[in-house]
Amino acid sequence: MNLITRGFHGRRGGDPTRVPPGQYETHDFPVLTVGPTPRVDTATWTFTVTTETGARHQWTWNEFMALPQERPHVDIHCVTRWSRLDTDWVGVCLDTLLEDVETTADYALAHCYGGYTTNLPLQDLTDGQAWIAHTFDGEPLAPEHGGPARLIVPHLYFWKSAKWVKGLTLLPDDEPGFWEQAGYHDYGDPWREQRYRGD
Ligand SMILES: Nc1nc2c(c(=O)[nH]1)N[C@H]1C(S)=C(S)[C@@H](COP(=O)(O)O)O[C@H]1N2
Ligand SMILES: [Mo]
Repeated sequence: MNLITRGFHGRRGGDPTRVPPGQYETHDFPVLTVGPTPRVDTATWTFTVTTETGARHQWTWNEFMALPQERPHVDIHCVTRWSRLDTDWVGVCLDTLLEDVETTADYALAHCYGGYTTNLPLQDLTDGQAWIAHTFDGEPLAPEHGGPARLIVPHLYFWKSAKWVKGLTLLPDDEPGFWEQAGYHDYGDPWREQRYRGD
């Protein structure tokens, strides 16, 4: 593997304008989870945005589903080197959820049912770049893929797309999440191969 040059690897992986360096295209949907799959009931599900001042904005499942829905059609890239092109989701854009949130924070930490966390600059969650999705390929999102709802941030490696997401904490300072503390890159841009800290 290491003897193959990056350029050759790129072509082997598929269309280099769609498949980032060091990735290969798959038509499967691998499951990558740390620990067991949490079972999350929509009857008790909530999504909460907490700002740096402690102000909380919370939605129940029914409130969330009543928000304007979008249909992102996106490519996703996992740091374990698979990329899947042309995935179809339905969900609520983060711009909609952050509309009435007053903040001067620059960072966000996503929290999940089950305890997983991941950090992102807040500007990567706005301007139509991120959604809380509840439907994949026309079906309710399966529990192993983060159902009932997960974050999707397709322009960053897929570990940033928190499954079973339950909220965002907005922070003035960056705070590393689960994989980021374990040595993965803080930002995780697949086009710059930001896999591990220092890449
Ligand atoms: N809550 C939670 N979210 C998570 C993970 C996890 O272990 N727990 N794994 C991340 C990683 S490393 C990847 S690649 C994707 C995998 O999503 P999938 O299992 O739907 O393919 O979810 C991300 N979100
Ligand atoms: Mo991953």
